[in-house]
Amino acid sequence: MKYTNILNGLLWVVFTTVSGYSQTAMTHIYGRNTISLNGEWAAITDPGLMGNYLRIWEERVPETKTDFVEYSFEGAPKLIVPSDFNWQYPELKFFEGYVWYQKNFSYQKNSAERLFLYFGAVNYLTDVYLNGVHIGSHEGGFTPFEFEITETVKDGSNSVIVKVDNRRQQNGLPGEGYDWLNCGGITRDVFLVKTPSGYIEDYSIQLAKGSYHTIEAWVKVNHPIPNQEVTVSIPELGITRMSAVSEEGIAWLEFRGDVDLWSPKNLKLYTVQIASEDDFLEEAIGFRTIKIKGKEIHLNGKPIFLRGVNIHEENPVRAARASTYADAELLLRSARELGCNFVKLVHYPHNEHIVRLAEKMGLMVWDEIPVYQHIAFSSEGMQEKLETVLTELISRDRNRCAVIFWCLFNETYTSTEKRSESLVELTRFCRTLDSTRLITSVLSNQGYQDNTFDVWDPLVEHCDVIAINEYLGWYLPFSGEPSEVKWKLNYPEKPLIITEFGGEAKYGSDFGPKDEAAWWSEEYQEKIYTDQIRMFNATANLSGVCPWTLFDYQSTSRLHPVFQGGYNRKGLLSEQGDKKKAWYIMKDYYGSKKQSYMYD
Ligand code: GCB
Repeated sequence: MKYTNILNGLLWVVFTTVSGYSQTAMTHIYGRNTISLNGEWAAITDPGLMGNYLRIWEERVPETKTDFVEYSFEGAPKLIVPSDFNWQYPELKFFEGYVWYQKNFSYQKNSAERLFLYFGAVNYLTDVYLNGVHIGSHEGGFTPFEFEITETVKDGSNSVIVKVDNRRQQNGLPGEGYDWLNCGGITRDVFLVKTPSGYIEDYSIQLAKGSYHTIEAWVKVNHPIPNQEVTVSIPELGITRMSAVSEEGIAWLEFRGDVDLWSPKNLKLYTVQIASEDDFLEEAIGFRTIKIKGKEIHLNGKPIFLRGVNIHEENPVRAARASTYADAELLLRSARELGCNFVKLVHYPHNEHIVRLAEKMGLMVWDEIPVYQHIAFSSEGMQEKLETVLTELISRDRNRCAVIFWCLFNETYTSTEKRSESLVELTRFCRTLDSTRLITSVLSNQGYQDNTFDVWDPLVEHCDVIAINEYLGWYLPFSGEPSEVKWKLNYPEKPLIITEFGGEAKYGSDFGPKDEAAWWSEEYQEKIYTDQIRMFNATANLSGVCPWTLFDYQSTSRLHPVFQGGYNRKGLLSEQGDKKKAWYIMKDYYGSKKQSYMYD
């Protein structure tokens, strides 16, 4: 037996149990026994941050004739969950402060059952109270977390209050500056989760690194019953394997499975069953291998070209966070129509609906943590924050065969104190959690002069592929023939992906000359795409490209009143889904790539 998974499993237990980060949510939430708390919640908006002083979580009501209380959930406006609050009332559009959410639920206690309160994501700092008792806090806007409430929940009616603080944090992830809208609130599903006392908390069931038929697995049982065994079955392959649970609650398995490999052209997922003494889960899991061979990326042993696109987690039509399955469909159908086989989910972990649907549609996925541009790497506790968010993401998505990349940062700067040490360490940490996927980061230490790109970031050595954002034709003009651009890469033997490129255009803009950037014309954007493709065709180790972005999206950084109006306009589609001229250029390019790479 190879020991990678054993090691990963052990490290997992050490990190999630011993280090005290015990809130990492149980995996495969959609396959569990849940009661939804989605829907309308009462909400108190608190721009002056008074709620702590008023102790809102106590839900006091006036008791005597001279008594008064300066808050009330009775009669308060409602907010829809899951969703950001920004679009729900005009005064919340750019709100950054506290919002207090409240909801009642009823529950009948059952001594054989444990109960958890699960949040798919809340942006950014969260405090949760149940019946007036503080049950836990969480930092981070894009990953799931949970609290056990078996002891706190009451028979009958219960009240849960969630304090959301979406103010930007200087030492947050992301930091204070970013090019999207700071959407606050309970943005993803909320569930009560009922489990048996010894429940299956987490598992990893994937092909061993580089293998086509050796399946390595580990299963973690929470509160293990002594001497129990765990069973993993794949009925379609006639596989049933058992393994004893260790004292730490982990069972390891390795077995041969002659699996039909998942790829964008073969959407094969198997029903995998996991059983412990008390618990049973079933999940559709696919198997594939992803690796680097010289300058190429190989899926299941064959070279692929990533026909990607950048996607923000926003339903452009509703101008709201993409929180639902229907939102995911809207985004991914457009990516498919463009001819993509790959989606780059930026700049933070997107919701599970998107990742799961991408897998079903044959789209490979780039998962990214919110380490964006200016991060306070030297601030106290930052390394733990980085490790926690990465752990939360990997814990959620490690069984998704569609996920081929963990991206650890986008454009951080070597001039930031402790940046490089911190990220080298994070990359090492990521490999200990999952060494089967490609690990990369979007490098930004680059220069362009005399029609030559120079990439010198020390992190390049630690990345499996070289990922570069470049905006030739927009922020920087081409200084020579696009087809003659040269690349000076420190590691020329690694594959290169252009992870962002493009320029702004307002759909239908017809105000001024078409060959000047200042008028946001579709023709100008189209020319950028034509030139970029000429450059791509002459770039030796190019393994994929991702236009920035699929749709125009909301951003507080885009201030031009006529052309932008609060939108980053680099979309190939307007926020209403209108196709800009550059869309067709990209679609043709992807059509030609499809023909030369038959496998994907
Ligand atoms: C970038 C960032 C992306 C921006 C984009 C732009 O390099 O990674 O988040 O929004 O440029 O539009 O300038």
